Amino acid sequence: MNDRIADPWGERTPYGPGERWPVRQDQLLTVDADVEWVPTASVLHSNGDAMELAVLEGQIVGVRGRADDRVNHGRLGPKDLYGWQANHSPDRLTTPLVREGGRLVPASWDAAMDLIAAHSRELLREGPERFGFYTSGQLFLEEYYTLAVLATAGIGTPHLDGNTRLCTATAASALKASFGTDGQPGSYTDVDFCDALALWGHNVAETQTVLWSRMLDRRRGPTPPAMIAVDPRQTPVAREADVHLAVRPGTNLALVNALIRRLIDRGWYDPGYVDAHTIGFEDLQRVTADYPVERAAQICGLEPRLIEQAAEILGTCQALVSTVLQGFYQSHQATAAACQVNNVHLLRGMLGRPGAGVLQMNGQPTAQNTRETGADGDLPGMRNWANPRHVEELAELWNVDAATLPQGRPTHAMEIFRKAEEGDIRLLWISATNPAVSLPELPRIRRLLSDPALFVVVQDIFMTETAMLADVVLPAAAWGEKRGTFTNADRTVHLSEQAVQPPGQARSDLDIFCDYAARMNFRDQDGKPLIQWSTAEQAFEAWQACSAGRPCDYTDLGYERLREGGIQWGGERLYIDGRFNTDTDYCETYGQDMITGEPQDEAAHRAKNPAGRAFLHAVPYQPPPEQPDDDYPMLLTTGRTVYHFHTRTKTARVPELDRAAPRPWIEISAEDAARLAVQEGDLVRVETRRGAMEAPARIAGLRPGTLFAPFHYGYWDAGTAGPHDGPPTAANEATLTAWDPVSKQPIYKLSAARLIKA
Ligand SMILES: Nc1nc2c(c(=O)[nH]1)N[C@H]1C(S)=C(S)[C@@H](COP(=O)(O)OP(=O)(O)OC[C@H]3O[C@@H](n4cnc5c(=O)[nH]c(N)nc54)[C@H](O)[C@@H]3O)O[C@H]1N2
Ligand SMILES: Nc1nc2c(c(=O)[nH]1)N[C@H]1C(S)=C(S)[C@@H](COP(=O)(O)OP(=O)(O)OC[C@H]3O[C@@H](n4cnc5c(=O)[nH]c(N)nc54)[C@H](O)[C@@H]3O)O[C@H]1N2
Ligand SMILES: [Mo]
Repeated sequence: MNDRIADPWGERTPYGPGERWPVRQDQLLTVDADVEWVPTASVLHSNGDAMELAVLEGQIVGVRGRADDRVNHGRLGPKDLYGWQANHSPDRLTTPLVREGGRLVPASWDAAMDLIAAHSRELLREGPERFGFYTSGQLFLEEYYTLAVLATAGIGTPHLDGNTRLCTATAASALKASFGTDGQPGSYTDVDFCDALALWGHNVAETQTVLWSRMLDRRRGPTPPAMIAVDPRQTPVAREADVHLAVRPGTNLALVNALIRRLIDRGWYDPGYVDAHTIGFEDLQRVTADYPVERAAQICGLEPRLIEQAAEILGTCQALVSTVLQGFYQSHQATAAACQVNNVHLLRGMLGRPGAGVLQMNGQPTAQNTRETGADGDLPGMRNWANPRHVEELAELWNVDAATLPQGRPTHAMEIFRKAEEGDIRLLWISATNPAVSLPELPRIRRLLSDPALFVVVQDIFMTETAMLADVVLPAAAWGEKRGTFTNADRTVHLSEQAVQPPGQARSDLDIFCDYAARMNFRDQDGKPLIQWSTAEQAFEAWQACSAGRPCDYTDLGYERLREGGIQWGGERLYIDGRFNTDTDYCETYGQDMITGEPQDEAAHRAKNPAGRAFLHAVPYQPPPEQPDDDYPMLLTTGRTVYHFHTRTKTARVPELDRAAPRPWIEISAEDAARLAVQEGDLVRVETRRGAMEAPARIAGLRPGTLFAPFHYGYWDAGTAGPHDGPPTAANEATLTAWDPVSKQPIYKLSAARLIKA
């Protein structure tokens, strides 16, 4: 096996259009012995790489890719190959902890859960709105669904969201806005057929290495697809692309508006498809008319020629695959810009056939399930919270009075934290996420989590920065130590089996949620327990019933079938017949104003008579909320490296990965470095209006005026929740509390900043 650190993508296996992507089975085995192989899929990105864990004497000792799985055909990326070692870290949480006299001390499960339940019962007297639940994109479907039922029907609080708000809220809102419901139209097999690939703010080479291998294999084979990359940095994707549009951060919408105008002007669209399957063409034509190439070139800081080249590829290809991710989503006007990518596909009829698909990407491994099950504040089964008949369906399914369910719009994560800060929420239950490093403006987050008036429960596998600030810490079983399913970015569902026992007293998140529901004695209308399941398979069956008849219908995807390998819900591609999920009675949203985010009502939706047609949204470009000025003349953007996952709780505990990226850094262009007399490796400090981050400078290929920092480096390895004795190293010390008005996803990619030598 070759070194997946030096070469994250491994050997090329070129193939041509319409051919099957060759198998390449990657494996890492640390013992020379007979092992048991246990099926699962990766939980360190959204690609869903199918793998098997090698088990010997109750320990994971290696991993190999599943050659027959549709997603990866045996390949594994660096985190897939090495990441499992984190499971056996000696510093896993193994016992519940409760805060006593200011310190977290070990407690029994009974003591910890009784404490939470007693506190909950007291708060419930003040009303369900005292409770906030902030979960993840990294638990299993069964766990989210259980949490959604207990929070929505048990407690009855509208304050339930996932960190998917930070991650793929825009994917969901763009899919809903254009097509009526969540759910990716496309499939990874589209890469096998396409003749053009457009990557919109997506550094797929570092963030979904196996999908990138598939794209590279097409690029090295006969008749390769053309490639467009939109990213202010020279990422590996940008270096490979035929056209690299290194936009000024925060100008995506101006770019795509100009591309669409060009498609329309040149007649590079399919009037038959547009007439039959969309609404809004005249508006789109009118709004994009204001974006001639020269104007967009000026706004985006690009050469007009490059925009024209990109438009020609988009306009003349036969089968286009687009992927969209954080460069678009973690920005202002995020949903508006992501919808314009949908528009490109709608205009050209590039949906629902081999090679023609859009992937409004996911990031986290199980983010799709957070959204489907309603643990992200949407209603389970892609139901519409504003549709009383959808709410009634859930009330019937759960056998509860619909009036006891939360009414009105669910609370998004950024608002949940504000309510916690203001004392409206008094119990905040955080599962499988580390907001003390991943939310914007960390000094504020640490302050609010430390407030003694807020009771904080943290459910994690390690002592994180967030756990250090908790009142109760619950030790969870990790992936490989529990059973469950999850769904990747192209709707492929995998069953992940339990390979080993959790350490110490750690319990699965499903067990913990069920335990809480039992202690709280949540009942249905007939006095039966609200949550009538305890195993993963039973929870899955309950979910199957909930999903029946909805777009994400899992009824034919039982555990038995999933044992054979990953299966997509909804089939290989959605919208094959050009009929979308926009019927007023079926859709997941009645729509929102694309500028203010204000929800529209049912009457307004009905009046448009969408009848299965997709919406072409048209939105003028606006400049970002923070612009460079005299005090803060640069723009700081943030993101990822191939070797680390988020706040490094797993990847820093893996020697190969940690050695590859042990410390933070700040990327600066050669021009800016020369101007500021910064040398490679100099300790520099990025300051914004909120805070600062310090790290060695790395001179890199990115737009002059732009800085880039990875957001992976918090403080848990120093044993502190924040930068107490050392320099601030978390990028989110400096980011901005602001979000896209439609999806409510925070704007991590845009802060006015200055750089000084530290
Ligand atoms: N190795 C690794 N892989 C991961 C993860 C990880 O932590 N590490 N996390 C997973 C998760 S949860 C997610 S959400 C995905 C994220 O995957 P990506 O979205 O691919 O990752 P990012 O690095 O956040 O951002 C992508 C790119 O956006 C660019 N960008 C910044 N500003 C702009 C802009 O204004 N316009 C445009 N067009 N581009 C801009 C950045 O330069 C960056 O290269 O990765 C998943 N995979
Ligand atoms: N500046 C900046 N900030 C960002 C981003 C950015 O690009 N720039 N990206 C945002 C995005 S897209 C994302 S997804 C978020 C990620 O932000 P977080 O969700 O905060 O990041 P993680 O480190 O993945 O946190 C997951 C936690 O769950 C724990 N965990 C893992 N498995 C389990 C389990 O089975 N059970 C339990 N109970 N716990 C478990 C891990 O130990 C870890 O502490 O960060 C966001 N923040
Ligand atoms: Mo994410």
